[in-house]
Amino acid sequence: MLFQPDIETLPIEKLRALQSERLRNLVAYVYDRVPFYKKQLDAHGIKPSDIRHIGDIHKLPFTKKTDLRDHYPFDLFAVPMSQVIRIHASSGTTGKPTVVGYTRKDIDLFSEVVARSLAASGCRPGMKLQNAYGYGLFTGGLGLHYGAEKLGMAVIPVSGGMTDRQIMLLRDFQPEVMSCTPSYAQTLAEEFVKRNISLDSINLKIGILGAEPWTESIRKQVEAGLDIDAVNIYGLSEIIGPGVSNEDIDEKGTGSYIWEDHFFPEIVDKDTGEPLPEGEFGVLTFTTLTKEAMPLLRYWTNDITNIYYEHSHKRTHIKMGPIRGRSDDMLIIRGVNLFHTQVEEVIQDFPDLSPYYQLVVTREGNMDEVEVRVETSPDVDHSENLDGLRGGLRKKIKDNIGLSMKITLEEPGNIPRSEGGKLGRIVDKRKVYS
Ligand code: DLL
Repeated sequence: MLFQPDIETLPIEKLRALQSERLRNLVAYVYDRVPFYKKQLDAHGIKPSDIRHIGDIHKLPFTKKTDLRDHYPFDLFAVPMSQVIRIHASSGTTGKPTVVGYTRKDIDLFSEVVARSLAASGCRPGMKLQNAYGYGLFTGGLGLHYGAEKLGMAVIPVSGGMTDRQIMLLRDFQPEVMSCTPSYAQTLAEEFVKRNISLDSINLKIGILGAEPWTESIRKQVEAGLDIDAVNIYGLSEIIGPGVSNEDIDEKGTGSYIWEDHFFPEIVDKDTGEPLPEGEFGVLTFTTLTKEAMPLLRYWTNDITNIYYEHSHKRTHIKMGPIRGRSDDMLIIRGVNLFHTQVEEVIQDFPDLSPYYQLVVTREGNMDEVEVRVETSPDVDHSENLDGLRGGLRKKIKDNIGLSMKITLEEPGNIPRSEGGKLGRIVDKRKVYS
């Protein structure tokens, strides 16, 4: 179903005209209101009047996650706090998160693009959505919640985890739709088998899966294990949250429509930043054409994928393929974004630990596990009981980052050093990218 047929099927020339007008307004808007953008444009010798057409977007400089960190928490906001009605955040590369603000109009836009995404996924007004994305600073929970309400669904706001409760509600409330990470959908499918619960006792038809990379083989497993259509939803907090792009249930496996009247995508070379031709793989960037509180110009997502038009399909908007990888070293662990530098910051607080460490990531069943292998300082005696040190590190990581990790204390010299002395900090043994 098309939630906004006029805009979703807008002829491409009209879409370009709309994007051009929005881009012109946006550049003037941020130049006037956000000192960072004024400085950036001035430094590149660009005047807002130089940007006439959406094709001029390549003249603009990129915005990166480090720019958000450098302006923590609110210095990229283009409106006074009196116009901000919500703040979300996601992991940054340090202990400080990446912050996003929304005006009332931004929240309406967020709800609109999620409603579009849900409609494309096969959801209809009157269906019940069991929302198992986390509620909180993470955009998944509230994002799906408001979008589903906008579409006219009945939302069951369970939040993440709590498998017993999820299963009870699936059986008692009979929702047709569930939203969660693909790995959690795998866990649920397995629980039904383990507990010997028949799929006849539930009424699920659609899974709205995203927030982490997944593959066609995970899709097959989840579709068979829960007897559903598993549909991809993609997004990132900086741009708005979930609902930047979404698959259509009838076009599964052919890519996700990017709602490009609001989020203008480009694929650029990861080393040179040069725009790449349609279909080629590179770094995905987005320019938010309509956001008020924290608009972003050419935001460098670090996600690697490609974008292409499928002219025979239902909508005119461009599609993106599945995420193939990252151009930085961000990990996604059970749906939570993680940078190894966050762990490093915690390790630094322990005088008995050295800065030599490695994160080993595995997938046990459907659960991501992280083992922190860290060397102790030279004066720590490994014949003594080190449970206190191990437990202390585990607790501080859990408190600061929100993830439970296995801690292995290593004797000095045990963590491999590479030739140049640079450490391979991450060993990711999962196969999460297709
Ligand atoms: O994960 C927003 C979201 C919530 C999307 C619920 C979908 C569903 P962040 O926490 O900021 O926001 O993480 C964004 O997660 O840059 C991708 O690397 C990854 N990601 C999100 N969706 C997908 C997906 C939310 N469908 C980062 N496939 C992004 C692959 C995804 N990766």
